[in-house]
Amino acid sequence: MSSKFDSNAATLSRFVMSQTNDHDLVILLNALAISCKLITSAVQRAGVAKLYGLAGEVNSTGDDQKKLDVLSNDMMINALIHSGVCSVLVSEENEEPIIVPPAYSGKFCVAFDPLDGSSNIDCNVSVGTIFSVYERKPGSHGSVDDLLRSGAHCICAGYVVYSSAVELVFTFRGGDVHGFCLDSTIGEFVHTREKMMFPADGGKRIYSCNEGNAVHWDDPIQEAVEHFKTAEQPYTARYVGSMVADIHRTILYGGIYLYPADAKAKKGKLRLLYEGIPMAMIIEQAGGIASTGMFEGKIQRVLDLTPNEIHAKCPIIMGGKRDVQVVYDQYAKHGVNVPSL
Ligand code: FBP
Repeated sequence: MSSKFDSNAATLSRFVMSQTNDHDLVILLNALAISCKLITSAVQRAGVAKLYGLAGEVNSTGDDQKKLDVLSNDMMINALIHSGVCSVLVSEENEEPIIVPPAYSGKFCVAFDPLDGSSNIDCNVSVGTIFSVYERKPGSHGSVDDLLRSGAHCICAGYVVYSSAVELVFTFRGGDVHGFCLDSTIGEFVHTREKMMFPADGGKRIYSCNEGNAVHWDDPIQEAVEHFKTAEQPYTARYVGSMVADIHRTILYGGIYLYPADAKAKKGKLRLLYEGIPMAMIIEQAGGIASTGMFEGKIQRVLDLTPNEIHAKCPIIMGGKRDVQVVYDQYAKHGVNVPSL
């Protein structure tokens, strides 16, 4: 049998069924996968289908919405509502939470960024989708309060990166991180990366941040980035500007991704519920560190934060222990209490 055809391909649904007896969770992951396949087709055909450019609206955090933002958002909302297993949806593109009509309502609450990396959409650079899944509180029929909880309550998190290949990476709470590649010949996500972990030796020395913000950073962050540049074994800089792509590389190759708080944006830029928490769960379960850096007077763990509103922001410092330690060492030099890694 030639290697071209794997008669035993472990598809996403087969894998999820092997990992959980919760049929609703299988249905949910399938609905998420279907919406990401639809987004794949839209992103890959955007030029042909005249889908580049602005939609003429702004989203929940004041960003100009791209046509693909709106289309991807609709695709995810429709797939999740009609899955019959969700009761509350939160999207970066919607100001208010979406309460699923009772006829379709189910036990899950999903927060998502339908198309992450908006600034890269029209120039064909990697973009992504990010999601976090919560279960309704006992006795709840589905309200935003089911989602305004810390990462400790998140039961599943994942992202999809739309690039030369389309990959879906996800994890269940306390579980391993797995990667699936979209095989367009069969239209299925196939299990290609088992138990993804940061390189044991720390891997490549890569730092990833928007240095255009450097003048606004606090001293420890400025000094940490200076250290990355001047260290005996200097780091190399990589910044795609799509969190999904930068995080995916950071897990596979090693290194550190930073979008810290700064004098301009005291809470950073990225949103806790559908960027911070899902990526933190994946990073930690892949053996990395997901920190806020200095936030509200102390160094915090992203998964310990509780969002006070659905589009709450949080600073992000995510990477391997070796590299996050560099940042912590700078804070310690300034007399800040830092967690031991
Ligand atoms: P969107 O979800 O609106 O795209 O915003 C998030 C994001 O694009 C991240 O993917 C990326 O890491 C960051 O913002 C880039 O921000 P900046 O352009 O300020 O460097």
